Amino acid sequence: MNKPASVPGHFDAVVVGAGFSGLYMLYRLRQLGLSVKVFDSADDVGGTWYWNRYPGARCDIPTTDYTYSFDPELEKEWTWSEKYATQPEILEYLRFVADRHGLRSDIEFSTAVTSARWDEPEQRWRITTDRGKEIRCRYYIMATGCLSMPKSPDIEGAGRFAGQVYFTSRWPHEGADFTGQRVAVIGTGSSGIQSIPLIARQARQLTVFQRTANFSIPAHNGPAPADRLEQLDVGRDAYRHAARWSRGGVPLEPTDVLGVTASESVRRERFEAAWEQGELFGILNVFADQGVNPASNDIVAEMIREKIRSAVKDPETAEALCPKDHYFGTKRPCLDTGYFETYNLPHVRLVDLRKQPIVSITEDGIETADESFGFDAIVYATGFDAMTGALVAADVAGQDGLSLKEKWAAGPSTYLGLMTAGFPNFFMLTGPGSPSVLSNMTVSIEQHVDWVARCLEDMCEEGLETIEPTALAEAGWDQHVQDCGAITLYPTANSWYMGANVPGKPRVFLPYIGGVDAYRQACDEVASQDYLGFRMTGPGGDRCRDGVVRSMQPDVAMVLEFVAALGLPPMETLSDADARALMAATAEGRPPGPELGEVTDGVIPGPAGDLPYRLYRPGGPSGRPRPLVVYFHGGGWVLGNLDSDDPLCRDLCARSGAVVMSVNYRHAPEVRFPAAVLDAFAAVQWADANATELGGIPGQLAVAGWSAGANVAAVACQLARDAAGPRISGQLLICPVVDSDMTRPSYEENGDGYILTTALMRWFWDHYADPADRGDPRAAPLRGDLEGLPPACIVAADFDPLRDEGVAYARALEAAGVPVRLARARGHTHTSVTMVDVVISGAPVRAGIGEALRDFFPSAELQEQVS
Ligand code: NA7
Repeated sequence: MNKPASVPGHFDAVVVGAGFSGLYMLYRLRQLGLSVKVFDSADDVGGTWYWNRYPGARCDIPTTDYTYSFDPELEKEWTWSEKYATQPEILEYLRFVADRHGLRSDIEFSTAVTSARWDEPEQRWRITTDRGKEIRCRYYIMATGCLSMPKSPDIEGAGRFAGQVYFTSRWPHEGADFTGQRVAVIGTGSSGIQSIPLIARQARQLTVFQRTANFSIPAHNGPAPADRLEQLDVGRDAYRHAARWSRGGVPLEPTDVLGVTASESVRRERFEAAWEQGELFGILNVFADQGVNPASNDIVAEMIREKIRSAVKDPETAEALCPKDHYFGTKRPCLDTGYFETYNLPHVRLVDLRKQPIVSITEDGIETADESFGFDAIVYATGFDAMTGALVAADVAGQDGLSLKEKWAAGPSTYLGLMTAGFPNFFMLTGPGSPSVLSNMTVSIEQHVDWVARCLEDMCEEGLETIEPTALAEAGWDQHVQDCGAITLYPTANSWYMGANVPGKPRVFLPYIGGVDAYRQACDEVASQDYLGFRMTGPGGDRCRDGVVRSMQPDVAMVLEFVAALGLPPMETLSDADARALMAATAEGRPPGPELGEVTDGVIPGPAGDLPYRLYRPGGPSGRPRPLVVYFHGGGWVLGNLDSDDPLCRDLCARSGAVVMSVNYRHAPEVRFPAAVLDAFAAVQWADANATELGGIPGQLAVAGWSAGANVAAVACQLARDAAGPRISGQLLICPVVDSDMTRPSYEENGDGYILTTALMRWFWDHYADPADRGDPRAAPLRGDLEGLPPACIVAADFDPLRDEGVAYARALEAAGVPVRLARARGHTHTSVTMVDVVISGAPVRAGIGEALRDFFPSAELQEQVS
């Protein structure tokens, strides 16, 4: 039972909301022996399932999974009657849970919290309710749901309609009878798509106003799937464990089939299986790349469009119902029962608002740009101010009186989606920045509640009374949330995930898309590292271990995991031949890089024999001269060749619009220092002398390189300056080796685990140059005279042992008066920036590189060529 408040009106915790999250939070807080009060404006439990009573309302995650797992006995006592339960059954379930655990006694129904203020001297929240009560509590927990704040009908004249008005999100308890009526439904999201077939059964005439056609697949509802029930019967704990550590909160074997490379029959087979299964995570997992690759996404999208066209008899209506303005999955797809077929009924009509927008709601109907419609009832299925709406509306003010609304004016900012700086002891369950709506909510809710409960328990044990994230930790998490979104297609859509459905709402990707498993891992790490990134105070002492829990780009982390799983031997333990073979093998099967106008191979004379080169010409008018970039590949002076850096060279060419000439040079240990730099300088001289033949513009020459290739490029610039030619317009140095001093901190911080290791770097140096030569500026250009060198663009990656020497070179060049652009490859490793079309987050870095290359050449022509 709950501990009573020791002082009337003073509680340990106040929770807002008595839905899935509020009920479980109450249960856990009671277990901790805390005094708790829950408020809900509804007159019963249920949260979103209390309010969303429209006909056809169901969950869109199979109910066997959309259920609490914290109480094994409860699981045995409750049996869901359908694969996707109806709203009344889910509400009944929540009532059952509340009764079973006697939760109602701590819930004050029909009471809304109107404001909350943090009282700094008292270290308490002061809460007021619409019943005039003032309550104090140490912890204030928002269990307000992600889809609970209805969007106001932002349509001209909405208040004028004299007939019946309904909102799917606030459906009357007594229901609605549309028999014999002319009904309008505005909105074709989940609520519209679920309710339209049922409204059509009653209405005399139904007109659906669609602004955006939506993807929907048949739910194939019926009894809970037998295989799922069997899995639960034989191993419920294992099943729930798998759900907690899955990507979406429902156990699912992720596929590695790529849409772009799968055969037509495999594509069809996988799609049809998902279609038959009728589950969102299934149809979102037809191909591994459909969430990130437009071409793959379009394969699934087109197959769904085919289904729509075959379901809807009138071709014009069918076409209007086919979603074409967003990638599949980037707006929440729907599960339906006979939605598209409803448009075959003679009394149902679709109005495409893209063709005839609503001008106004009138007293007796709706006026579009082309027509006037008369209605007896209008149903608004227009959605929610999702994820942040209810939080911002709650009038919460933290330290210094700053309100959440003010703090989040440009978009929400949270640490783990759980807390926000400046608001001590204020928790959000499934807040923005957590997987929430992209996952099975019940699994995410249990994870959040458990995390908060454990946190409060730990604090209690240690005599700590307040907790709040640091600005650094929060900024790091916000960045990570955006980074995770940015490698997907999701931010391209005008979805409620982006806040795009509410006029004026900042456009920010709100949920965390890194996965329930990755998210849980991050939360667990934070807790186990003394609550990394949280500041905690209390009689037990003040403490703060500040830091960022995830700063690596998510796709870089995936590559590292993949590589680690291969269990390859460290390269420095291999023979030279095996190391070269391994490097060649890892290049096999990777994406080729962009198509170009022309790619040709040739040889040029070098100081000790011919040097092979590959020439990349961008598309566009052939024969037109362009600036020339001489590029040198990476590989520690030992590995690599024209093929190893081929996708990168294609990318540099496409992005810069310049002709790129990749030149091979002699490798160590067969030929040691200074052969590589002599070859490089000779190549630059040759390219300058033969610019016209190469399709270049005489006098417009830059050098570029990656890693050891950047080393020889930097040295070539110094040699050219000393030799008074050729004139070099710029040097692009991607993660360069510029010094042989391996004591800089990045060698320690990033010495192991990020592909290029400190040990491997040492192996490269040993192959390349005698210790006596390593201080020679031709080996360590940082030690040379840097005055009069060409402008530079230097890329330094966060997780690269070479990071600090790249930065040092940039600083030293600057000090010598050389214009420098230092591009920090945030969250990247030594290799990841170069992994074209594999590491998506590298693309913006390379876009910056392309811009830097163009800037080396002042000719307006190049700027124009590349948009
Ligand atoms: P949604 O999915 O946000 O759908 C709302 C629909 O209403 C959508 O089709 C909107 O078109 C449309 N809408 C919103 N405002 C207007 C105006 N002003 N004029 C015309 N049409 C409008 O909300 P739901 O309630 O259906 O579903 C919410 C979630 O609940 C769902 O994703 C599931 O997770 C469960 P738009 O696409 O914005 O052009």
